[in-house]
Amino acid sequence: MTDPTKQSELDNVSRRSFLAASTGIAGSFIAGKAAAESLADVPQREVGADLAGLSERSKFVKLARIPEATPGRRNVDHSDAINSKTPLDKLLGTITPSDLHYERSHSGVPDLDPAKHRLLVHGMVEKPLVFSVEDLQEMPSISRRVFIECTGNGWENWKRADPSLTVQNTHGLISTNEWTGVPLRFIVDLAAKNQNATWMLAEGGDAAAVARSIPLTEEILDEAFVAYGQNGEPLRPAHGFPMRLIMPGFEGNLNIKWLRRLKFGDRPWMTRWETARYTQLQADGKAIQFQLRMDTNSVITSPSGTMTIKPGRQKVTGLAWSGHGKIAKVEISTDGAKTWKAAELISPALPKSQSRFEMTWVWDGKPTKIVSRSTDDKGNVQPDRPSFIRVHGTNALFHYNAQQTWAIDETGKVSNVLD
Ligand SMILES: Nc1nc2c(c(=O)[nH]1)N[C@H]1C(S)=C(S)[C@@H](COP(=O)(O)O)O[C@H]1N2
Ligand SMILES: [Mo]
Repeated sequence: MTDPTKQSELDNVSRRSFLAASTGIAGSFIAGKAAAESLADVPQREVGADLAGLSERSKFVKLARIPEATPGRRNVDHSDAINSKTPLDKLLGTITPSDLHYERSHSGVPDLDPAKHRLLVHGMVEKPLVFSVEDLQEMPSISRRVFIECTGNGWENWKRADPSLTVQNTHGLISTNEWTGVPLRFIVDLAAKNQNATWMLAEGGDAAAVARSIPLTEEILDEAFVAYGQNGEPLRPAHGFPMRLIMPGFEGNLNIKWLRRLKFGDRPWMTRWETARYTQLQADGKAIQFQLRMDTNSVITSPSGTMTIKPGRQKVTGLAWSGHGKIAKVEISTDGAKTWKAAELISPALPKSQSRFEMTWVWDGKPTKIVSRSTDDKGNVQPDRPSFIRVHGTNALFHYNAQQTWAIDETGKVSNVLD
């Protein structure tokens, strides 16, 4: 071993000799691709541009959300869009940059003045209250990294699999940010909620006035919060500026943006958002209402739809998440779900947050199918598509969490298939 405290020895540690000492994947991987012995092997230094008030992405990095309308209507104009999907295939790690967080806004993005905006807390409470953004910022805060996922995520694959879809098309209605705000329990205590109030109505200040009835379970009282911060800065207007509800693990729709009202009561309000919408017909002819939790899910983001791979070593990577808790395990099959191997879960694997997984695979150049399957710490396993369809049928639109299969043909082209 070299003594890392001696500069002369440090200089001698070339990348190659260091890696030659390591065993297994890393050693063989690097030896084939890069073998720099000296600085002459890397590009020269460059004169820098001026510093700026805002830092921009490199001109070599192209990242954008894609606007979509109803399923099947892609690449519409932004003015026609009902949502914008996150480029999951191009993201690294687990945090979604704020400007790439997926968006679902039912009636556009209101431009609210934080100095005028208020949150009304009323109904079955002893002390009805009105809060400004400043009031909230004076209260004790929490910051938590959680995913928000639209219940429509995955709806593209309910009936058929369009082979031209990317993972941004199939799964781009999920993102993970760090949100900062005031615990719901703090607000509930401040307003002195009546003990018989078991439901809460949360209503948005947009023209659509999206409003949802939320059951006040202990889990929700412990974990929900009213956020004013997103990835270290005030919320972006598209994501609810100046305040929104965050409901870790539950339907995206419950994370009410531009929050203007929390009303407490002893029964659900049965708004149009939980009757006409977000209620769905199952295979047995019955409809599910208040199907609030987002289920155990995962998707391979690379290689994924429309990419092309070459025979040889591949890094298979993707994202897994569960509204029940933490991801405990992700398995990958590279032979069309016949055999499975555990992928490596990259830490930290946080509860109700996206977790990244990776695996090395050597593709032999023959057509095959790759698929991932996640298991959470409550024992929920992501279903394969045939079992999922047996239970939910094909008339539903929301809460699709069946395993995603990507087919690879003999030319290395990757495409979306049902199973
Ligand atoms: N007031 C209001 N809240 C809303 C919505 C809306 O249109 N208006 N859309 C909901 C839906 S359907 C989803 S999936 C999430 C999306 O949050 P995001 O746009 O920050 O990703 O916000 C929810 N909250
Ligand atoms: Mo949604």
